[in-house]
Amino acid sequence: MPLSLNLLFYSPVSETFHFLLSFNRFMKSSKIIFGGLFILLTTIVSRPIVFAKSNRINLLLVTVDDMSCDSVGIYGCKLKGTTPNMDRLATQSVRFEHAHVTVGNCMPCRNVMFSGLISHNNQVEGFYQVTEPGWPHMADLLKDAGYYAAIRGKVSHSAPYQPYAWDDDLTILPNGEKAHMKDAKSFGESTTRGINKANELDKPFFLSINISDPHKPFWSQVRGGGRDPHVPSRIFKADEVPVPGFLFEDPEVREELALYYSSVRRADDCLGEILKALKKSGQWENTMIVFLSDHGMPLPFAKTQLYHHSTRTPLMVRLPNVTEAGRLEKRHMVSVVDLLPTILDSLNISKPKRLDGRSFYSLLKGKAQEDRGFVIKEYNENAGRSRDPMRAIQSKKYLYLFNPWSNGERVFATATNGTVTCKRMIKLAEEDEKMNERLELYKYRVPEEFYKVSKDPDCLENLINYPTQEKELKKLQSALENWMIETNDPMLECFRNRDDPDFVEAYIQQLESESDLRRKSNKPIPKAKRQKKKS
Ligand SMILES: [Ca+2]
Repeated sequence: MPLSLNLLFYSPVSETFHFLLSFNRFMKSSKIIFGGLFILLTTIVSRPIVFAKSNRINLLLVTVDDMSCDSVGIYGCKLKGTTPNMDRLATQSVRFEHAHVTVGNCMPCRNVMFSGLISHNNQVEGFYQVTEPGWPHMADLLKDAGYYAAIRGKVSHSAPYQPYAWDDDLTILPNGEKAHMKDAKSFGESTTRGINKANELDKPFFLSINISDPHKPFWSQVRGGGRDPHVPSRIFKADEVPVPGFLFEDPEVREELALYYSSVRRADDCLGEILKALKKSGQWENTMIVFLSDHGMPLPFAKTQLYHHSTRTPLMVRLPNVTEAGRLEKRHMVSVVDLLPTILDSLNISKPKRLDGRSFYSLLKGKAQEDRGFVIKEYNENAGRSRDPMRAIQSKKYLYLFNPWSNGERVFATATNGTVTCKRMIKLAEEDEKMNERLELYKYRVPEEFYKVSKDPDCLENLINYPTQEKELKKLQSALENWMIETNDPMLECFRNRDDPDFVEAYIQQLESESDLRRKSNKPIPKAKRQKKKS
């Protein structure tokens, strides 16, 4: 039985209340004036009734944008001091070692999280409006259960269409202006405002608070120029930052990474303000906290990909009276598609029938769960509506990727093309043969990839043609195929015919033409909003 706090507080109280009502009716019918006694008794029990309402478990769901898991101190970041608040939260939560999102870009990923459905079933495969998605959003489910549901940041990416039925958009300040997305203090204010509003309505709260950092623009880079007033509590220098194994040693890359890590620190500052606001509200012991990133860092081979560092996320869950503070869960693999059913079980709210994800509530209680040996990933198209679909499956040891768009000519469209790091890769590739190989892979990829992520988390050595790995490869391919059958993946036939390049190419061209039609029929994004529509 999931968390029964509500029952514990509600049932005895309401029974007592009903008993008193009957008792009073009996007294009245007996024409004995016991009104005084009734008032006295109801005064005594009226406190527990208010207590019961305010003690329903709230939900604070905090995301950061474009942050790799290993940028977090407690997850082994080689740079000290990046995330003191995340590290502290981890000591108060259950922390997952093997947690992944299903897709390395924003809007599709967030809609997987809020639907419990994989992208081809929630219909939000890219960055466009889906007016009839056919599934209840986490906000709908919690509102139906009596919650006040509000959001801060990433509003347009957090639902299939706009405007969505949140009770409030806490990004909008009381004076009608929009809070600056990089302003740490304003995240605390939004949180306080949301909690107060729920209190006024006498409802438990669901706050979806979405931190913008370390999404670009990084710290100190201001759109339209000028000085960045939102200074991180610590700024990292180029000579101290670690260079991820999937990138390369270069002074300009280091400069960009220093801005990224300083932005990670600013994301951490935002989390600090949010948690401070929660503590100050007095609701700390009564609130479930979930913290994660929507996908990996916005640099080549991470964001918009399905590699290990593209999808691995820090995941911390604190559920009062259930989770053991500071416990590291490293036995099971969990996915963002599992989050909705897990949250609903934790809050004792019934789950929708149609779900691709599976609750890991029992893992929060410290128990074991079967069939948690792999996670599934799925990418379809980018913010620019270019369709380059991919499927992947990852166990703790291996990662298999299927890239049917890769035909040797088609170039992968990705938000990371505009980065300094990408430009350096192109420049250096002119004279460096190894760099050129990396650039070719970045642009064209290959139809299938297979990595031993336990030894090669940066995915540098493709083992797809290594005969010794064939058994493991077949195992993952077969598990992926089963998942595709179970979830009605329209790419199933393409996957089954992966050894027939003509079949695969015809399928991809058909998808591209559908995507072109959608691009033409879907209203263009208003110019003022266009620059924010990044994955
Ligand atoms: Ca993102």
